[in-house]
Amino acid sequence: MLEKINNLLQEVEGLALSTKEQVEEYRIKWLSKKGQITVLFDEFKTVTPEVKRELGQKLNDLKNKAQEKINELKEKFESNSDSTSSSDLDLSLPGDPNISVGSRHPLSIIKNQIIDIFSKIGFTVSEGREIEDDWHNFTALNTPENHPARDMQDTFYVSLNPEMVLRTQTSSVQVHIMEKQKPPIRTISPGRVYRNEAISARAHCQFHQVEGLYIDSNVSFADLKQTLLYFSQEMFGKETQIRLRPSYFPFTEPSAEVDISCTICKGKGCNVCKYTGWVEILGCGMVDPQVLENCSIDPNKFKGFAFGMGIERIAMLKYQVKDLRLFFENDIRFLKQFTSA
Ligand code: 2U9
Repeated sequence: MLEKINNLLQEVEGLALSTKEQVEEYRIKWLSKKGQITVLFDEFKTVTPEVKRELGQKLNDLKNKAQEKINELKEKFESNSDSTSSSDLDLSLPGDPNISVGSRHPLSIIKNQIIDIFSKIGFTVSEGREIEDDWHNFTALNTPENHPARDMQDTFYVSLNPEMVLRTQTSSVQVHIMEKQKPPIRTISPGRVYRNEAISARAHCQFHQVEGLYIDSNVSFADLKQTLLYFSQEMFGKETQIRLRPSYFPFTEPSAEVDISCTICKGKGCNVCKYTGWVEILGCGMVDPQVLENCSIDPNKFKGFAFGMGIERIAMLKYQVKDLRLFFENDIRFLKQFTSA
């Protein structure tokens, strides 16, 4: 059976046809009721569980590839047959002046600005998976089994496999990096995350984060503070000040929350900063040595700082958007107000 699968796979991968009719012939030959692949599926029902385990995935791949190939060729010949022949085209005609060009989503604009700011000081960009295992999302990040963040109220679990979650933070991407790569590591991870929250003007069950990580032999809290001052001034203007307030996160020690001087009232007091002159923009801290150890990095040789921010939060402050839900509704009247450089 394996040989038959491999032979057919080769045939599928090498298939080159020149007419619509030939495509239909091959569809019948492989995928019809008595087609070779359908017959293999009938045969598959009778084999032992060990053989099933070995061949199931291969057989499914074969079917998917054959179907994809047929669809691709079908589409190619169909679109060729309806297209106007090149001699009917007048390439000198002026273009349609009424085509409206779309615009970049405000969250993408802000994400790209954040990436540009950190790229200038040597941070790379790492992206990863949105469905993550328990280790990379929680345990490696020092969030033990009975931690409230793991509660069903806060986290979306994959119902078929409760070991897997929709990632609640993109620091999970950085756990993968630390496991694979030796320091120095200097990377940011932008991406979508999920939390089981009631949707309101200030919270959503999906949002976007950028988490940052810098690990080297001599990283200090002063480096962290200066990096965040640089970021804040690039993002919100050279006159921006920052202040750090002590906080707690399971994965950093010490930890802090970072405020910037209010960009609206310049610190005088307004309803955006609730008359305090300061607005919170991100959380940060020195990577807990236990997290380094969990990822096979020797905490006696290396130290690190980390930070995390919500892209929606930065976008709301920059653009003075009062309701988070607007970012997810894709109302063109909202979206077309934003332009990127
Ligand atoms: C590794 C270890 C530690 C990333 C950090 C925060 C503090 C933080 C929140 C801001 C608003 C998430 O979007 S939010 O809700 N994040 O406060 N994040 S330190 O710490 C890391 C990252 C990677 C390996």
